[in-house]
Amino acid sequence: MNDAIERVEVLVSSPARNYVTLRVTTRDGLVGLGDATVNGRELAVAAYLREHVAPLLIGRDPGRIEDTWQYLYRGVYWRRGPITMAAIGAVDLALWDILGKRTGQPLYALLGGRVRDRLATYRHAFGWDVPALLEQVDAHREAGFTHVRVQSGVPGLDTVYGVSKDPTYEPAAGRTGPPEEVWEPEGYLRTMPEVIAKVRAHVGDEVGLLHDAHHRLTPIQAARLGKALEDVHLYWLEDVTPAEDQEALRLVRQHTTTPLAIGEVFNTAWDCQYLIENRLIDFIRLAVVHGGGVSHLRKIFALAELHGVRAAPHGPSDVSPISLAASIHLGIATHNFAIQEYMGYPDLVHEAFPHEWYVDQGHLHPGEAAGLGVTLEDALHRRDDYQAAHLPVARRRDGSMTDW
Ligand code: KDG
Ligand code: MG
Repeated sequence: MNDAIERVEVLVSSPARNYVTLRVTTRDGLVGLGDATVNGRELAVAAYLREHVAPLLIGRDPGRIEDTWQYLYRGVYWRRGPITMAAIGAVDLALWDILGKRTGQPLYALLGGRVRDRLATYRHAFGWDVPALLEQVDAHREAGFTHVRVQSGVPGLDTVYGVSKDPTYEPAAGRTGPPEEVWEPEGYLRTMPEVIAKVRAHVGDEVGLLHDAHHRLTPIQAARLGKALEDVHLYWLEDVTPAEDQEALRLVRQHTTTPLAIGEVFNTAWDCQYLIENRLIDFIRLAVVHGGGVSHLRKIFALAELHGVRAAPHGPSDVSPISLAASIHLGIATHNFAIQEYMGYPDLVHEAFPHEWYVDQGHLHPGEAAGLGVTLEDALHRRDDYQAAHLPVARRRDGSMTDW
């Protein structure tokens, strides 16, 4: 078979931050790219791909995208989980990329074509105090963004999720091990509603405001926060409780009409099924890479569509521009796709992954290149640049571990 997969390369690199990239080449010279980055666990997914997946791909027909997905998922007894699903996701993206190049179509055209002209996105704004936060909110609005995630400092806490002393926030900053942070919910629960009310008063009614609680609250604390935020009409309140305890969201839901979003740590449709079928959430947030790629995510989003839940994939800097490309194409072609997170990247990341997708007037566009529309600047993908970087961990004041 002249178009069979001939070469599979796993690139570990660090153009400003760590990424794992899969490059699949066919005998007739088509190249497909996939993102396999799992923040802080890069080498685990790289080894899974290199040792267990790459040998299975050589000689396969790259056009059998769904069959390859099923082969890597069902054909493996030890399945699910972030490492396995990111590896499958990377292969899936690379094969869709190759199909696009073979047919000369951008991915969104292969997925059924446009259902919208442009994709809404949201940026991150944070500040230790309200004036600093408003400065970032204003900067995003001036750049044309219609939705902003707002995170602020909390009196009494030296560190808070999503708030950095550095204007360019990168959560995986620990070089020698996970930085230790202290977390107590009471001050946070008192502060956030006041802060977000001030942001709402400042921006008026038209701006979509979001907030991420990062899986830290108990169900009743989450319910209290959702209720206290009702008057500010959040676009969503994200990850209020640890994602494993799905029944917790029923309790939250019983108490508040604040829209709920969750799913960035989910990996399969089965992780989402209960929440979607029971209508316990409003937005489902798996990243394309962590949810097994485009092939699996579109099934999750179809299930969500049946239940009035909208799609809003995770898009932090630790999801590479390849994943973001796939997400934008999916968003342009999926009716119940609501919004794409876009945290942004350091300049070097844009240079390392030249891409056709772009931002215009606060909205994302996929571009018209065949496939995903992303290439690699090889000189910026050097294995030697990789250095382990750790996400923080958090403890209560009594010293016990809690969710970061
Ligand atoms: O790797 C962890 C980050 O991706 C995560 O903390 C970012 O919660 C996040 C978000 O909503 O972007
Ligand atoms: Mg989040």
